[in-house]
Amino acid sequence: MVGPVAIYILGTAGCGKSSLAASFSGYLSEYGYKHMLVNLDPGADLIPYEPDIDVRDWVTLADVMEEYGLGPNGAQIVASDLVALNRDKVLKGIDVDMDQYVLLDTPGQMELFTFRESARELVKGILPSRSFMVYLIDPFNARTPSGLISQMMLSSLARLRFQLPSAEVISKSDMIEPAQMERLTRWLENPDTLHDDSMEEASRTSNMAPELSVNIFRALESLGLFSRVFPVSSQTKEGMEGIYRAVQYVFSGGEDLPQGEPTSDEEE
Ligand SMILES: Nc1nc2c(ncn2[C@@H]2O[C@H](COP(=O)(O)OP(=O)(O)O)[C@@H](O)[C@H]2O)c(=O)[nH]1
Ligand SMILES: [Mg+2]
Repeated sequence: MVGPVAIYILGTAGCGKSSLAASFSGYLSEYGYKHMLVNLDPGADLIPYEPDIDVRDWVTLADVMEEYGLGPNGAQIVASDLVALNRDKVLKGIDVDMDQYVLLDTPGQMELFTFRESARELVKGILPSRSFMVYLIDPFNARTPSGLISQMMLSSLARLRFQLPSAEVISKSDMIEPAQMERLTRWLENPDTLHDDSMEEASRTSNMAPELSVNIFRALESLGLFSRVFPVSSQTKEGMEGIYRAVQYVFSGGEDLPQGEPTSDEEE
């Protein structure tokens, strides 16, 4: 590794981003990999780790609401832009000569971060060409074929917006019921079954022609996305090594893998 690698953690509100930042940080510490934690969420209340850089030092949702006389929704938009304006302060806190992972925990409202131009400028300005994205799919949003397809679509939109290499993971794997896990595994390992179940779902529940979900499905499948998805849990640490490997694969051609086995017995 030459210099730092930024790892952005993205996903819809409550999918487990901050928990993953804490848990993956624990994994990196366990193997002695230098890293730092950056909180980019101005609306975060309690976060389960001690950030090395915290945008709340400069912008908080509560202050924006008060100063601009805005409700929480409007304030999210303004705060998101204000965070981006503080990009240089974030950058100042990162030692660009050090080999390290920089974990960036993104705002709760993924839509804002992904679709605001200001957030794109932020990402472009921090370690361009040395950045990676971990997209978390909340298993509660992936119980139906259209749910999973929508999540994969969102992750693809984030990739499109940020133009970053990525890993897509299903979060909170420790909470997934065996029947749902079996279904998810089947869909991801054999997308034909997702196609069939999606057709069935569309014909049963929609007034629209099933072509919509099927065409979206086909676009995602042609990108080879489904087979890459794997489960992670911030509680059991399942999948942490998978994330590490995915990052390594992009930035070091798969070299420099951790020594020994993780202590978690959840690893396959
Ligand atoms: N059981 C379990 N709960 C989790 C996991 N990850 C997150 N959570 C819980 O999900 C909720 C939202 O997590 P958080 O990390 O704050 O999500 P964020 O909004 O995406 O940052 C919290 O109550 C977490 O304790 C996990 O891997 N397993
Ligand atoms: Mg969070």
